[in-house]
Amino acid sequence: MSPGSRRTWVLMFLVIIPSMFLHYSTSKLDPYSIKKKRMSEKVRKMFYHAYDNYIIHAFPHDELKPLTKTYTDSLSELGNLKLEHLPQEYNGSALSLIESLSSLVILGNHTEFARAVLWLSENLTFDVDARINLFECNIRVLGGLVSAHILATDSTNSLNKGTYENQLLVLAEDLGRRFLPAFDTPTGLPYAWINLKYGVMENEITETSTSGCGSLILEMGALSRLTGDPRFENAALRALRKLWSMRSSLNLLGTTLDVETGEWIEHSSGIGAGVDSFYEYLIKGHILFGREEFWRMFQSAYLAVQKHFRHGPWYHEADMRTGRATFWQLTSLQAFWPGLQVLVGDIAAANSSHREFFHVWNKFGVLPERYLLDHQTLHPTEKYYPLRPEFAESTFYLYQATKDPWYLEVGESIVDSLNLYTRVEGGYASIRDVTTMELEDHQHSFFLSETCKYLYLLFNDSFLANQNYIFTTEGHPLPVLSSWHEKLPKAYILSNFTSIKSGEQPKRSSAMSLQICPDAMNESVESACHIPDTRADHRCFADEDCGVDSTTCRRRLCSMAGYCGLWLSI
Ligand SMILES: *[C@@H]1O[C@H](CO)[C@@H](O)[C@H](O)[C@H]1NC(C)=O
Ligand SMILES: *[C@@H]1O[C@H](CO)[C@@H](O)[C@H](O)[C@H]1NC(C)=O
Ligand SMILES: *[C@@H]1O[C@H](CO)[C@@H](O)[C@H](O)[C@H]1NC(C)=O
Ligand SMILES: *[C@@H]1O[C@H](CO)[C@@H](O)[C@H](O)[C@H]1NC(C)=O
Ligand SMILES: *[C@@H]1O[C@H](CO)[C@@H](O)[C@H](O)[C@H]1NC(C)=O
Ligand SMILES: *[C@@H]1O[C@H](CO)[C@@H](O)[C@H](O)[C@H]1NC(C)=O
Ligand SMILES: CC(=O)N[C@H]1CO[C@H](CO)[C@@H](O)[C@@H]1O
Repeated sequence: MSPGSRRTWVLMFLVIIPSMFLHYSTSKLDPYSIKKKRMSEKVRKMFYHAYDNYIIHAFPHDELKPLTKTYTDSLSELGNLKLEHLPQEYNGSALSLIESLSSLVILGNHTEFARAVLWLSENLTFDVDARINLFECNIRVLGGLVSAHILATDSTNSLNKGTYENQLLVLAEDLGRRFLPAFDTPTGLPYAWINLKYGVMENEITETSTSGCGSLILEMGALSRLTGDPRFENAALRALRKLWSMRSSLNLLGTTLDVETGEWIEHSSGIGAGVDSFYEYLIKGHILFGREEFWRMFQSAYLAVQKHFRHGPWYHEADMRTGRATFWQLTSLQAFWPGLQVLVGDIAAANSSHREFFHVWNKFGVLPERYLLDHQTLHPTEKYYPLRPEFAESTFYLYQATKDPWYLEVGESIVDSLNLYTRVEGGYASIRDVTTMELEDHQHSFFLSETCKYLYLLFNDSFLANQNYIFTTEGHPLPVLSSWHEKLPKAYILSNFTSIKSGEQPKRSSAMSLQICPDAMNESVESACHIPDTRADHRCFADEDCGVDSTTCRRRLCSMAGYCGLWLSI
């Protein structure tokens, strides 16, 4: 073979053979597969270092104290800043084990999952005299159990064949029933606190947060669909509708309110603490249940955020009544927002905010809890980093949508920071002060349910290949099922999904690449520029489906993967 013909042959190989493969599998040709393999193994080891230390030193208590290698029964302390009414006789609910269930499945550890399910079904009880935060217990415990139940019964997972008899669902239903008395208020808005054994305490405080009332619908809705008992979904829905009715004329909500009177207490709000998952559950509730009502709420709320809270790539807080800016602060929790924007199709806006968060991450080595944008300094007291997942979460979503390898670099740098600063012999410890990297003796359960999970999925998304999932705010996957949809958008069903633009595209590499473009209210939208699309079936086929980007006001295009975005060239 002459050099010339060899070159032709190589060229043919590069051009023709790959394009043949492309129709069947894109992953075989992934130039980053070596990096992904190395990084996903690294994250797997992180998870097991955290998990095994929890099992050895803390289980069946709630969370691990990694520095002293002991435990804390922290379920009753979550959200309880003043540590009031702590239980006398509470020995934990294996919180970190429950939070690990869906991660074990994603990591493919079916034997450990089965062992955990067996232990929980024999030993877990919610008949305990402990006052818990409804929001925290819902997202961590109820969400963990409901998600794990679905994963355990999913025939494609081959888990627990024959031995699983809905034990997790029985536990979840028992817990859900214990939640119900909290909703027995004149407004239908739930109390923030409930005693698992005795219900709402006498003289219980009536203050709660927007998140506390507005992010229950995924878990409680799923519980109703699974049990056939509509009370859980109805209670969550009634609370959500009441909350939405309390919005201001600017379509903004406050941060805290009174459940007896239905009046706002704190009128200033943003997209961070106390409000964040309210927005998240509107769009995800729409995706999971196909309810147009949720989309309409979300669209109005999202536009109001873009209009009143956004300043370039940053989001400040504002007074719900006037829209006047109140606090110019970046918080670690806000870092979930770019991930949410990926679901909406505002990729460019997501990308630019994500970059700013990464700058702050790089400046300190991790994301501080609060950063004063107007002074470019840390908040004097909130200098901690408790192993939060939100930045990793957004990185995962942005990589899913764009496949831009830059996000893999970001993920690697998150992994490196976590191992450099927070890994100790007994697990992973929170950072008390990002200026000194002094550690704190606490490994939060969300490190297992979210931080490790999103990092792993960034580098290995094979879990998403056969089923479309949404993730709860605690990182627990719930499958998007047509039978749960009121109106059936066929685009959500994976088996139907072969091509987007033409009939000849390769199979989608991941379920995350479904476009969520709900149909529009037939109104012109001012100022925020996010002109919604007009299709009724929630996916983009053509550029015309995608509307206009909310930050640049440029027309968005429909990518090969079915995402609307400001793509450079398709
Ligand atoms: C992802 O995980 C699956 C199953 O655990 C494995 O078969 C695959 O090789 C992994 N992919 C990468 C890129 O590591
Ligand atoms: C909690 O543990 C203590 C010490 O082991 C035990 O005396 C107590 O009965 C336990 N309480 C409950 C509610 O199980
Ligand atoms: C599953 O987890 C257990 C506990 O960490 C571990 O001993 C086992 O090796 C894991 N199995 C797999 C297949 O990863
Ligand atoms: C339930 O807990 C008891 C006491 O810790 C233990 O002996 C038993 O093995 C547990 N059940 C399972 C299935 O692990
Ligand atoms: C994200 O922003 C960077 C720089 O601002 C740009 O180079 C990159 O192309 C953007 N990526 C996407 C997917 O918009
Ligand atoms: C709805 O959209 C159609 C087509 O763009 C337009 O003709 C009609 O006037 C709109 N209706 C309202 C109420 O805006
Ligand atoms: C467009 C399309 O292929 N729709 C199909 C999706 O899947 C359902 C059931 O699996 C079929 O009934 C539809 O015809």
